[in-house]
Amino acid sequence: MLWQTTRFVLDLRRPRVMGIVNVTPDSFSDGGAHEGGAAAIAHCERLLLEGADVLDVGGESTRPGAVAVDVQTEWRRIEPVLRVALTLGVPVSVDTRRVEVMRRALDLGVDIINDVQALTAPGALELLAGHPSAGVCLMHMRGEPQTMATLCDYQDLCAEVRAYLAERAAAARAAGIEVARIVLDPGYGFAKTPEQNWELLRGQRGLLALGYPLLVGWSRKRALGELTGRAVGERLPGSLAAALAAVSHGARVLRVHDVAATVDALKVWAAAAGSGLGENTHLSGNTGACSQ
Ligand code: HH2
Repeated sequence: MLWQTTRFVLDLRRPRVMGIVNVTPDSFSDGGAHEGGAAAIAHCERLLLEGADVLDVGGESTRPGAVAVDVQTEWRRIEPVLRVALTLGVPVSVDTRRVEVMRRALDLGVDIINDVQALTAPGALELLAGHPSAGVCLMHMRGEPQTMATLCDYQDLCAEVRAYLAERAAAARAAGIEVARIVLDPGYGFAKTPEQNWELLRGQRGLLALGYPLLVGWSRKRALGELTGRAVGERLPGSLAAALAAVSHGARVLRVHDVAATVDALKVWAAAAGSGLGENTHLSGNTGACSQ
């Protein structure tokens, strides 16, 4: 199971860790922590030392109720970070829903576009089709960050998420994006109540029938806080448990803030499971992650 990206092919036979680099003042758990190029670049370097396989750089918060930013602002935040991240030897992903930001990032040479709106913006599919090897992550959500908390009404949550992702993957393929470039994401925390997130996690394995690897983002999210009563800075144990549950239900890429802890948790999970890693794979560092 491989993920084709611009410069690297990620081997997903073992679960991979995507480290989050939020260059934003208002992200829900780390807003302001890595604002400004130098702090964000130092954060990228730290995540790599901790064992991140991919860096996911974002310049706009998509938490419920977040205020949208314009292209210039988003790009000004992420451009200096991307320029350095692209020299660090791992795949670099950009977390954006704006076509112009995607275009500029792809022109710089980024490896993956991670779009919480699954390339639904006009021109997004065509743009990605024109970059013949860039990886894409297509995520399920409804509406906009401002409105999504009011759009949690489902008849059959798992079936509807699955149908949406199937439709987006089919649209990507029809536009000319190869299967090997596509990863799907159920979108935990996006247009779902806390209980719906658990329901979706329990049914997550059903998404594997679509035939694409799964990426998930549980890190520090509100459903964990609702369940444990923990504030956002105290959700690491919950985040790790959810990450491992997601891997047990077939996820292959974990999008996380706490890379070192997640890498450790995955090592223990893999040893306990006795499978899923194959021979001769490296669990620490990123040396075994990719081929160029
Ligand atoms: N979650 C967030 C942002 N981007 N992308 C994918 N593919 N999957 C996710 O679950 C996902 C995502 C929200 O988390 P974070 O980036 O920490 O917060 P914010 O949007 O407030 O910056």
